[in-house]
Amino acid sequence: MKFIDEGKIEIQAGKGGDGIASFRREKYVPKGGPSGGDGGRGGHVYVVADRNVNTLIDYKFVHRHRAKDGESGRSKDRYGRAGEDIYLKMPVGTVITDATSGQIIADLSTNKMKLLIARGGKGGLGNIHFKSSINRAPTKFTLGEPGDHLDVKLELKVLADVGLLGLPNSGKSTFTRAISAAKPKVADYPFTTLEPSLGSVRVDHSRSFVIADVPGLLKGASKGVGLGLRFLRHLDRTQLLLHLVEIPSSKELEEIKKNTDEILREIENHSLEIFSKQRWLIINKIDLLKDEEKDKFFSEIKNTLSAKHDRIFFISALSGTGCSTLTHAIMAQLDKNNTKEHPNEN
Ligand SMILES: Nc1nc2c(ncn2[C@@H]2O[C@H](COP(=O)(O)OP(=O)(O)OP(=O)(O)O)[C@@H](O)[C@H]2O)c(=O)[nH]1
Ligand SMILES: [Mg+2]
Repeated sequence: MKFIDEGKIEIQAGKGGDGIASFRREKYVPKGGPSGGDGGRGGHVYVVADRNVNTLIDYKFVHRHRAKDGESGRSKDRYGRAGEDIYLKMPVGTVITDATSGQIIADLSTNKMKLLIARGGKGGLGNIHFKSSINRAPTKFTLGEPGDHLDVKLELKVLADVGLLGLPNSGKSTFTRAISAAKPKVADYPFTTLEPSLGSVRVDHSRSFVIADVPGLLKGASKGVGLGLRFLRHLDRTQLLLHLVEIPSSKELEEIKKNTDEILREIENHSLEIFSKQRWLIINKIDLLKDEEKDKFFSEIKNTLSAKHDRIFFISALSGTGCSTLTHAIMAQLDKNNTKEHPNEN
């Protein structure tokens, strides 16, 4: 099974600016000397490990990363400005390999690690450098050098931040599809999902997290019924569990309660470590309720079920209702956990 987030990008450092040839033109000096300045250096490209970046999702959308070229030199001994460097932020743990040779270029193993991955080209020389006793008016100058160009592959062994729990058909895969880049299969029969899959969820331009969609659990799973609990180890490392419970066709509160407790019991029997993780109850398929039913239904569910979960959310994975509120709440929670773990950083 693949638990890898990956991407392929092209990196182009800036070209050096060209040197130029020019001559001083002053009012009372008939033949001015050379005054063409040097071109500026092309921008470098750095990669930086940043623990606030969790996924490579940004690199799936933008493939080409190029730093600015250096400016050309100018007359009156003026040098061209260097091209601005760029810094590509990547998750800690990203391994960068050369796409052609397969050689590892960098292993961003620790937070804030910074590496110059593509060097900007040197600026060319202006004709001020070529003056000599025999040539007082040199026209020679040199061009800027090209910047490094690389095609690289990015790979990150992913650990999910958030895991899903729930009976078959509760809508785990639909939810994963709704909020993440992953597209697990969805169907109205149990055990559509047979293997866990991971999706990266982008919350805003700089923050994202990883969610694990896993096969459904059944009553008796801890004794091997259905697919059993063998996939639950993928939830071992998650920080937050979302327990999805669907609104059944009967719309009976009792049935919702029974379905919720069933999963809790299986988890409790299987692993106290997973059971004691932070867990939110997500009531899914609220599009099946009539508008006038909702308020009463929601408050009844809150009264009956809130004891065993840290928070409750109501969503429709199908229509998207409530999904954005939920993803923002998840991100805020992960950020909070993160600052607790690293109180002195950032
Ligand atoms: N009306 C409605 N149907 C939904 C919603 N979410 C999921 N469904 C439907 O419920 C069925 C099961 O959805 P899945 O996402 O495959 O459920 P799952 O929990 O991943 O199921 P397994 O992989 O079998 O464990 C599908 O027919 C979905 O279209 C929802 O919010 N509203
Ligand atoms: Mg599924």
